[in-house]
Amino acid sequence: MRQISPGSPERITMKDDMARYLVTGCAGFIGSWIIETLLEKLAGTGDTVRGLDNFETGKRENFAHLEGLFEFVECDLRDAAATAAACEGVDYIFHTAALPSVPRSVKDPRTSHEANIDGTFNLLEGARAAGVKRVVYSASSSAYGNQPGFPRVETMVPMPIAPYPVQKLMGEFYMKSYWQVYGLETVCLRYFNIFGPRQVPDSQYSGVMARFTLQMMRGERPTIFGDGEQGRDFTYVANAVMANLLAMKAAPENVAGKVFNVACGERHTLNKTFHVLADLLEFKEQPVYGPIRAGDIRDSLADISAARDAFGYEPDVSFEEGLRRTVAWYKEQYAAETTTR
Ligand code: UD2
Repeated sequence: MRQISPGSPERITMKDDMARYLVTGCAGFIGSWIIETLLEKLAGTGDTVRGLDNFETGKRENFAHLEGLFEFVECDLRDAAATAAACEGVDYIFHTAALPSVPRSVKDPRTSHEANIDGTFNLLEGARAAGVKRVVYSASSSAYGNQPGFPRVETMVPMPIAPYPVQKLMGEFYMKSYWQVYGLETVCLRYFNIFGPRQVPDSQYSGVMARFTLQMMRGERPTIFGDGEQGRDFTYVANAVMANLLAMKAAPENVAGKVFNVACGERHTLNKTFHVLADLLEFKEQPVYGPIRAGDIRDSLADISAARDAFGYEPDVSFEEGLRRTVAWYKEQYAAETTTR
């Protein structure tokens, strides 16, 4: 079917060529930013977007402002039939849905195993049956574990420690397998501690940046597990979103069946991060120090040259700028709660 734009005979859109995207975990922190950015980029092209979530950790409010612009399907990836149905008619998938958190997986490995491994497997099976062209998968830097050698490069042998990194790594292996065996183009993006607006701040499993921000806003002293000298390559969410979009568009020979670090290429200790946040939030108290968390890794720092070379990735938003934007967002979101204290 052909659709001709009024008044512009050159702008002929081939309906049959229109792309259909699926974002899994579209109510989550990273997924909701991917779907929002994707919808902005695709506006007026005729391409369509479907989003899927089970609301286990995601929130409808993360995409409420986008309702009507995409098709939402409430679906749990552990349900193979529902997942296969959600993949029907889809060309490209951003697979962000997961049950994150290293400590959650230490406490309850089975639940996160089922969500992360079975869910990813069901998605790949649905994608294969539907003839999907490419899947960009949200993998984790935790795959590197505590081995020596910094910065982390993708050629290192993974050494995951806790169940969560094992699960995310299993997803990578499945991705590579489906490329090699079935020709489904898959790209794995190993995120290094993504932070930013919409990250859940008030769960025991929240990422440290969101958790500390809300605690400081509430006047509570955050707890640093260990001596605080552990380092992370904290990466603002917009950088991860851009990496996803670029990886989806890159030439197959550059990305299919491959793994890429997505980070800033800088290491920040938790002690330093605490103080930067405290300055931004005018928080005067000192942190409490507690025991090292089980399954934690000591250090994390990425080499991002592979993603640069393969699809032009750049961490456009710096650590400091990302923190400013994040703090501004939480202040706005939690203004009512924190001003009435
Ligand atoms: C891992 C992955 C990350 C992502 C994430 C998903 C690494 C290096 N990173 O993040 O890429 O997949 O899992 O969940 O493996 N901490 C405190 N106090 C708190 C909370 C955390 O001190 O209240 C510490 C924690 O012990 C750790 C650091 O902060 O040393 C970061 O913890 P996190 O849970 O934010 O992220 P992490 O590194 O487990």
